[in-house]
Amino acid sequence: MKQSGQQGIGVAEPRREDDRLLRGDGRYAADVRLEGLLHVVFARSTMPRCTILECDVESALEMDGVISIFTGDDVQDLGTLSVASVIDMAGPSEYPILAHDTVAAVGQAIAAVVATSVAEALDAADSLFIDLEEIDGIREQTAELKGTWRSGEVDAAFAAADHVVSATVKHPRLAPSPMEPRAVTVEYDAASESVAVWLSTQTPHRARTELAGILGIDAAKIRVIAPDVGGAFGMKASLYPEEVLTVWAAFKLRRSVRWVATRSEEFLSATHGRGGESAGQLALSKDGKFLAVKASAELPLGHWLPTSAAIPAWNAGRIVPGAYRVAAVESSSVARTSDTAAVGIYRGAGRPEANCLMERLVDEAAAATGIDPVEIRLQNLLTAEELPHATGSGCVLDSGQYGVAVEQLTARVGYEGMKARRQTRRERGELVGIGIAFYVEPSGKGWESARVTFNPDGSVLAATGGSSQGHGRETAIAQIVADALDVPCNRVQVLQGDTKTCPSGIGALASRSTAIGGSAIRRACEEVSKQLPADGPPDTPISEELVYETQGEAWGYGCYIVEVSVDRETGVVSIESAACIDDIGNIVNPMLVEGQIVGGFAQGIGEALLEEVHYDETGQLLSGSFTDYAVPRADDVPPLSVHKLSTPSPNNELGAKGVGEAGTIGAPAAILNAALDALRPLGVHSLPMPLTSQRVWQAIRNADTRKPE
Ligand code: SMO
Repeated sequence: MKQSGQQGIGVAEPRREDDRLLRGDGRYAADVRLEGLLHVVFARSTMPRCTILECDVESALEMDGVISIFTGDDVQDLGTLSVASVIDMAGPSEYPILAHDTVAAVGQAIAAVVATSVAEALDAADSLFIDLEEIDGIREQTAELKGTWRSGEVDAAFAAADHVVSATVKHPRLAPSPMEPRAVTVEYDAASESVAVWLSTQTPHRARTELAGILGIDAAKIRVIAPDVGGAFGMKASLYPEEVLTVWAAFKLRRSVRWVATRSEEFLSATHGRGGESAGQLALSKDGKFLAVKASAELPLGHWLPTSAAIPAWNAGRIVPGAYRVAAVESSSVARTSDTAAVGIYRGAGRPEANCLMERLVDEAAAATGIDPVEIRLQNLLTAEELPHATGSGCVLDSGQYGVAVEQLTARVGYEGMKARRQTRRERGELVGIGIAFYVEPSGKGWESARVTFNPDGSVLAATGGSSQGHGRETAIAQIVADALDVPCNRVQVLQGDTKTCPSGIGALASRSTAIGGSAIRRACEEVSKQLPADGPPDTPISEELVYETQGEAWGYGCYIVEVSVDRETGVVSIESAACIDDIGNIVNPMLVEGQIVGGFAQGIGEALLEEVHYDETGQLLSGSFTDYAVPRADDVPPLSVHKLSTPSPNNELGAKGVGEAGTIGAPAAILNAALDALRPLGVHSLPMPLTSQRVWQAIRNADTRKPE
């Protein structure tokens, strides 16, 4: 790769998006102004698991501004979403766009009211007569997703082991909660009988294909635009029934139509993440060598399957044993439907599950052998010379200096000093712990595309098949182009997220944007470059469009270390210091990278300490707002000391690796290990996340009462 130019790769170029976003000039899906726009409001089931005895729309149809009211009958012939098949799926995955006859989960949409204003639609939706009768017991499970990964002589290794340690990890069910809720604005063009769909999505091209399939309409009639997107975190990776209904209504009514979710609707009917339980065992020799691992994960699904439904279970299974040298591996995961909101990918998407379990096992291994947690990691992490390496679960780790990362981080934070402090404070009776966690982050497979045009005036137009969920793609892509074509960054215009003006692509997910999408851009620039006259601008525009396929997954990795204290009287877990080192190969923009790391860390704290979606035993949602679902606030997030290491990936043009999910993978594992290290003197070896004060207090109390007086 050539040396970075002044505005090229490696520069902390300010985000070009920020000027418009900070001035309030961003254009989100709900900001699009259209003549005669109609608004959709959904009437949702207040009950879980029930039969729809009656849904009377007649009187509501007479209300001011009401144009139409649709129920399950109207849309029962529509097709269904596809589910990405990365692991085996059994059972049907079809589900209705609007509930038909029965309701599976609280919040499922029963009717869609279309009116000339949101207020009128709300009034009408509230006045619908919907008679529901509770169904006793739990609905039968409909679908199951299952994967197994196995290699080596697992049973023999366990039989020969000097130590076998075990661990369980419970991840809370999480509500991704991007700042911008779901939103879709559909412009209907009567002359061409086509629509333009502004959709808050991570996957505009896939949304278009899916819409065409579900509605039975030629994709040429559908243009999808992902405008500014105010966060997504996996929650906007799949098309939603509400979005399908809104586009369908536009065609049906031959009118422009909008739907914008309220925050309550996001808790009720957007996809949740995590919620799984995993268990594992690690077989060791007496000197701490990892011999074999067994792991199993059970993850929840909701009452319908988003396109990404299988991804968490796939990653939770296949990413065991991470970057450790383990000859024999047996890993399995299963995800089952239940009568709740759907579960899909959420920042990390199975990576936290696999990594947390491994890191808990490694800490237990350290305790069992008396080897320091850092030392046992250094002994068992693969070395640079051993890479690339195919793990026992079939993942190919591309490149890295795993042990070097751990050594550098522990040196930077003064690990020996940390241990001495912990000892002193423990002697004073304090509950304090150190938690270390290594993580790996695979960043996407497959392809993305790019089109780059060099104009005679020296400006460049770069169109990517990828899109942005608010994470600075315009800036990063401009930098890649500036670097490759040796032009100033401000001469590069970036197009993204529009199926009409951009080449096809997969989208802003799986930490793939730079490694794959950015590599496509770079390759297109190289092709353009070959055709440029040696001495300056061409006479006519030179354009290249291509599809780039990565040679394999690029595996980012890193290490997190935190110190925590636990208040004996209240059970409050406080993070006293936090540091990380991340290796994401070649870096396009260090400021964007740091933003990703710190943001992921904050979300990781949310999972470890605060957030949890609660349903009661009947399936009623108890955490339906930010008053009872606790996302981290500024004072919950301590400073994070961020360190970097760079081992380029051999698998893509840029040598880049993803970093979007790093913090959400590394932080919970490190915090969990630290809290359990703090509680280890009390004999507490396992706690479900989030580590709320109530839970931790109870564990301390139980431990105290176990002690003889
Ligand atoms: S959870 Mo990510 O948007 O693949």
